[in-house]
Amino acid sequence: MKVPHLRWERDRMSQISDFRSDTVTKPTDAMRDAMREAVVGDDVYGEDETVRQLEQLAAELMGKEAGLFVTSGTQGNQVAIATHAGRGDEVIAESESHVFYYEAGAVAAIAGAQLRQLPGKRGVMDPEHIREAIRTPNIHHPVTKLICVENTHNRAGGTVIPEAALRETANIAREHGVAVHMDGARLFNAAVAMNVPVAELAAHADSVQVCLSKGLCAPIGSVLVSSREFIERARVWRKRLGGGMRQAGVIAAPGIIALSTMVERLEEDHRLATRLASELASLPGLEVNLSLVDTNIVLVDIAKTGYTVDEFLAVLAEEGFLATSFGKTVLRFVTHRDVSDVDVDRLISYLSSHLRRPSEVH
Ligand code: TLP
Repeated sequence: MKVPHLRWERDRMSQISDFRSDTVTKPTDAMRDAMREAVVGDDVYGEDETVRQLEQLAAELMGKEAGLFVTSGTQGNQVAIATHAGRGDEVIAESESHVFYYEAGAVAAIAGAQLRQLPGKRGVMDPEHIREAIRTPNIHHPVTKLICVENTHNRAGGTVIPEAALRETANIAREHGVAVHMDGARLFNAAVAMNVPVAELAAHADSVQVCLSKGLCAPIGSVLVSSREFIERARVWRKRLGGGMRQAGVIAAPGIIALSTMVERLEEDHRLATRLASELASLPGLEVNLSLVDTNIVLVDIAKTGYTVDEFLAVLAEEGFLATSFGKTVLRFVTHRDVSDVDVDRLISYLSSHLRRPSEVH
């Protein structure tokens, strides 16, 4: 009796359109081949050639001296923050930034620094507010050590941070002897959307974390890039956090494929997100701010449908569509390599025939 059940599950699974995140992407065949072929060694001894190759490639692409392969975006951000700032120091970050919102209080728990949050517009902190927030020397004040910027900005809706804002932030930081860390989990999306080399964006930060496991489809990992001296100190923090891996070349190999072959196709994710956003916006009760859709994230306000976010997500899931909750009345849809126009067609066709105009909801 088990066999038909499993078969039924598989049939249903194949119909799932998973818009929850670009983190759900599966490794490509080329990545799986690269994993099998990877030359490996003990990376804690610095002997894994594949890891070294990935770190060097990431550093070159981003115009930095050195790279450090880390297990996740969260680990990359936290290793960087702890290397820049310590107990009682202050770190400036946007109020909805990932390092504040989604990293389980790690800045307090690991670096022991305190976060100063500045509200942003489209995820962009006003450089003048940053200038005002940097602490002056005073026995009562913490020392401002770091400014974190997030590009693209996840909770703002995958928005690109304009280069002028990055430049101004970097100038203010430099004037005050403060460092800049860029959470570039989706920095390649920003570079593709702006049609600029990624190094041009990375140039405005002292350290940059980029994720391999999002739209670039690698199964695991991020790379932190910076100066050689900074990366050597960061390596100690990675070890301290249990991120010193051994024959890590098997997981670094798909990262090399990701950086060398998967960047240009992000444009396809952006096209699909723009299409999804405009079609969702035309449906009754759904509100989408189309001007926020710079890359592969679509935020949809469902307040006028009369459903709660949990109810709406449950109905969608029943029909094989997955998205995530992004606030009291907001859902997030993310496009990536494992969803296509066919998934968008199915979703829009289902919603068009089932959503009622707000006036028809009793
Ligand atoms: N973001 C995830 C969730 O944690 C919300 C997602 O599905 O978008 N910085 C940014 C800007 C991110 O969006 C994420 C992941 C990370 C860092 C952390 O990366 P991981 O998940 O590899 O620790």
